[in-house]
Amino acid sequence: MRLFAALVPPDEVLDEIETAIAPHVGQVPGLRWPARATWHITLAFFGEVPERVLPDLQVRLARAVARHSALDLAFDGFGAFSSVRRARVFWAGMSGGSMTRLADSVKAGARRAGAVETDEKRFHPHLTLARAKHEQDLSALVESLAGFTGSPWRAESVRLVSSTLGAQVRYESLAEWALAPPEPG
Ligand code: 2AM
Repeated sequence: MRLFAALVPPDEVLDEIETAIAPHVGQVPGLRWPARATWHITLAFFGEVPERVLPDLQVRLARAVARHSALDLAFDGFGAFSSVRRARVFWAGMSGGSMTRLADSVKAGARRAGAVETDEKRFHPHLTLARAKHEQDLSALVESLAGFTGSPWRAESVRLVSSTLGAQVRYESLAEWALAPPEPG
């Protein structure tokens, strides 16, 4: 099974993004826009994981998540991979709490469980909003959204999600673990 760990922002926060991008959805040639119900922020991508690994993976991930505090985050703009001018993925980016530490911990736990096909790309937290088959210049789109700032939100849990590829990718949440309460101050 194909698995990844993700954060899912609250609905009110996703509403703000949905409103901001609404004038552009379906309007930019070459871009496909996944349904809002599938929006998530990937913490770690595990790739194909043998089913027998799942129980241990869940134990390790639960342990990793419990060691980290809830994260105070805010979406702060839009961008694209690999760059705005040569874009394949259009995303909303965020600032705030240390997602990298949490992601590293989750990846280390998964590796110990035998989920070895982890993503070695540098971690760049983002929420994918659209994908292109071929690289294209998205500077007009990104510029028209400049100045966007989302409301602050708190990431309080981590989900383990399975993804089934097909004409339309299907995501299923398999488990969800709470992060520890935020540190005071
Ligand atoms: P993306 O949002 O940038 O496309 C499920 O595929 C999730 O895992 C997606 O959110 C995807 O990120 C992320 N992911 C990270 N590395 C991946 C990889 N090597 N292959 C597929 N998806 C990956």
